[in-house]
Amino acid sequence: MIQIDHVTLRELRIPLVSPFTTSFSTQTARTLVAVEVAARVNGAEVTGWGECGALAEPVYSEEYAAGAMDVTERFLLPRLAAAQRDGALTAETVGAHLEAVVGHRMAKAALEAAVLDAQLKAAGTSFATYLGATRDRVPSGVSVGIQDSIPALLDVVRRYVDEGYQRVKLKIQPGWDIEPVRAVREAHPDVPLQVDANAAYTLVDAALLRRLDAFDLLLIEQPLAEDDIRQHAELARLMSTPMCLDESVVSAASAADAIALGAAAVINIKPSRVGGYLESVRIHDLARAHGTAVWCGGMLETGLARGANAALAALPGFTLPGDISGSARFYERDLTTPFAIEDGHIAVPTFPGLCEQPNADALVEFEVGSRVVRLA
Ligand code: NPG
Repeated sequence: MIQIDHVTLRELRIPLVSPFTTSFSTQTARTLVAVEVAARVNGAEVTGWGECGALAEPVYSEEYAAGAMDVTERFLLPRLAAAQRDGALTAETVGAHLEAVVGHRMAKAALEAAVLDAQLKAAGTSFATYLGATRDRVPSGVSVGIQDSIPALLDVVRRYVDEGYQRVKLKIQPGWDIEPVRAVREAHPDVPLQVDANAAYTLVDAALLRRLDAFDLLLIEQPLAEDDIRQHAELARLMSTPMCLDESVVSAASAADAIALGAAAVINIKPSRVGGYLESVRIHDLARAHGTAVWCGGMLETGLARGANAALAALPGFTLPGDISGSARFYERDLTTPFAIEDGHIAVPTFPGLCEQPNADALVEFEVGSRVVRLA
């Protein structure tokens, strides 16, 4: 049982080493909400941390950072307060206590992660041990944003391949698809390569998208809109490149539908997007039972969540490299000890909990606002 005293919500704005352009935005800094839970577990005082994946603007999903802070304070924390008054709060029951609130999965995920971090730190248990991870390192993939020109793209990809990244994911959008992918494939005939459209196409583009089949891609990720699971199934039948869903899979239930419809040969599991690490495990288990491959997606995580993603990706069903790059891919200064890639891999952390205690100076440097909410 966990007893939360207070929760500090901090909105942080962390500069990126270079702009990251996708079909939905160009980010020059990562805005996120860091959740700090000050609690007692079996009489011991402990602090847990979670990171909310919501961006500054609702352009990837409906959630956004300021909204996540608001819903957490106004609707999520009062429910956890009620649960702990009944003596019924554990990390494993956070999801059930928050179920009455519709959506807001990224806000819920961050809170569950912080409670789980506190609980595991109190127990002295690493997240990998808690999950039953079967590997001590995971292959690291890199996500390459849309560039200004093909030569610029080739430079960036060359640098990441030289750093040892095990697979490259190229962001695509209408007007930036066949030719950039062809150029990278010609320059790197053997590199494991995949593309991500972030819902930028419609089924009308099927003939164009089929041309990607020529480039021996591991998968094409989320070409169509979030709601278009059936249309993804139709497109999957028209292409030989395996279909992977990201935005469309928001829960184990939607993963089950996507698999049953033939819309997803592969699933990108992002803990934030699906409401947390525990739902991520349920999707992993479901996909594994169906023979559907999964990999761990990324949302420019800081050290508060990067290691936890690596631990998740060390489960046996994660058979493809994840978007789990080194901290230096995005940040000059991370919030914790930076994650480095070694021999193309990220080590699965062995420290207790989901993350290290973040650096206090870094929190001050990046904070743009905060709120403290008392529960006890
Ligand atoms: O390595 O963390 C990473 C970035 C991987 O491309 C990546 N993430 O669409 O998958 C995505 C994209 C993203 C980033 C989505 C931030 C939403 C927010």
